[in-house]
Amino acid sequence: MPVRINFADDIDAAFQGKPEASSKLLEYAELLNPDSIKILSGVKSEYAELIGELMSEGKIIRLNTEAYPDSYLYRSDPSDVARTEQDTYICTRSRDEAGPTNNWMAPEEAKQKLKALLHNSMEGRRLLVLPYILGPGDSGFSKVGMVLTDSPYVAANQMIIAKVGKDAMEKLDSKFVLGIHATLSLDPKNRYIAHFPEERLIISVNTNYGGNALLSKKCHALRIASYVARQEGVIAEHMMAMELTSPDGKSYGITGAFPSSSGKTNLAMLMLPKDYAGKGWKARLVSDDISWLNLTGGRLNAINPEYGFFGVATGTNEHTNPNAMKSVMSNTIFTNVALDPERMLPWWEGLGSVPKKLLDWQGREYNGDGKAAHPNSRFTTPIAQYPELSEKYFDPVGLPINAILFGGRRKTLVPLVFEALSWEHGILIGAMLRAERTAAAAGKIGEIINDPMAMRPFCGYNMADYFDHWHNVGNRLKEKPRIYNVNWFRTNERGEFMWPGFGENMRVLNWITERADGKGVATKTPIGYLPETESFDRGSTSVEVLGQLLHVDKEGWLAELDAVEPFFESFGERFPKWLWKEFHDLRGRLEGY
Ligand code: SAT
Ligand code: MN
Repeated sequence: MPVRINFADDIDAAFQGKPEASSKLLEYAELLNPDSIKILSGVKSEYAELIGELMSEGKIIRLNTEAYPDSYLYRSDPSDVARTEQDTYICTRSRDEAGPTNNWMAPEEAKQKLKALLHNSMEGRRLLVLPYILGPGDSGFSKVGMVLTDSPYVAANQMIIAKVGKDAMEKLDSKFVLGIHATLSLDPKNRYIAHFPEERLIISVNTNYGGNALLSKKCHALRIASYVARQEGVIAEHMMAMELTSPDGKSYGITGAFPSSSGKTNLAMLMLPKDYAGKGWKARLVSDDISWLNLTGGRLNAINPEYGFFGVATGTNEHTNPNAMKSVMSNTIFTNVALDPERMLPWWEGLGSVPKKLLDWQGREYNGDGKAAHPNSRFTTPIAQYPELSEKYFDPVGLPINAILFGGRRKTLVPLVFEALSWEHGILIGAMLRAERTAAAAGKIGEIINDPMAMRPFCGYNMADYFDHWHNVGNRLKEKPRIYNVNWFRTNERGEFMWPGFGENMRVLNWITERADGKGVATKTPIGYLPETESFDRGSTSVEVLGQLLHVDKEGWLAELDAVEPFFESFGERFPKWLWKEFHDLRGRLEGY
């Protein structure tokens, strides 16, 4: 069926001088066949209208306007609560290009399947069109995209986490990324989040949740962006980024890759311990989730592509993350948290005592069984509300990086912190990252899985090539950041955390800044440089516990290498030779230890 003529006219008028964008929109409008099309210009009233619609349909609930002005609760479909990696595809022409860590489908086959699902799917509905910018408006490293969705919930979230509207529309060049999102019937058996990196296209169907549906985030800013980054000689990473400023005004850029729901946001929003704050240290946020790293001036510099947070609510409180608490008090969409229906306040596990009356994340009366908020409950909040935003967030080149951290949840083995012996060894540390599965994606929570650079679910191409690309990037840097492995999550025999974490992680960062200055004391071990227990600022942790946290368990590491080896082997001939050498060198050092 041809698209109604008024659509074509409207689209042409809206996209003057943007032939690629208007022809793509027409092509998909014809396929989706909506009743109407609305192209968002990004003004506040459009957001208010979307929210108004969701409220009138009972899909979103207004929270207490005094405590949480302009904030809402949304409950997702119970079968649609986290990213679903089994439905996520990289559709490159060759299967090898996607590599063993990605699901793959041939582009033609995938398109045929998806277009059949999309065909006429928006009949009787309205198509929302959101052009957006990722990154500072005036940065040469920023990118543009355009999302087509039938979901006002997705559109409202997109308006918070990306810069949606006219400015973006003006930048829609031939390289923009197109994202098609159709809610369909939310049928989990027909759920696809398909990426076509060669043509910068994303199609997501039968889901309305988080990383599956907010296409500017994981789909564009990581999967497509990582693919494009390799072509452009830069990297797009699943990393937080923060700026530490010492009492004498020296700035340190720290970036860290951790799997979803492993404390990236808490680290990025770190609240300094009193002794550090008292001395005049400052900790400011650049990014909570994604960093694009460019090589300007021979160093790595991080920009944050996003304009808002999509953070985990569960566990967030005045102790774990006071800055997040300040940020979410207004203009926030909460998803799948619990509700105190008398005071209309959001609630989640970790947020103090359980209110007398409470509705769980599905709106049912909560009787104390199980969790009231979903473990992957989220807040969507404008980054501008963050009280300690670094000026580097606005900088077109970004934050110069001194240190790169890799980490994940590990109860045993992995020390609190150690430093790579070289850039190549640092890449090995990232490639060897294994961590406990969290609630951010469907799967068995707690199971230890390979998650190189915390990018396994987000790398848009073969990770063997990705490791090589990191190597090439290092070769082009005049000043390489040092690379660290950190682990805040060691537990003792009683199952209690051995390190206090949160703001106390500043003591680890302090050692890292000393190392950046060439001052911090370290001992060379087979796995890397470790701090010395005597000189390390251990805060309230005992010397004995610190000793355990900084111990190198030779047998444990040899077993770790055995556990990683088959994963590396799964890349076959494509796995870089130099990285195998690093791996075998590490084994040799451990054997002789
Ligand atoms: O992908 S989400 O944005 O839903 C959450 C995450 O995995 O970080
Ligand atoms: Mn993430």
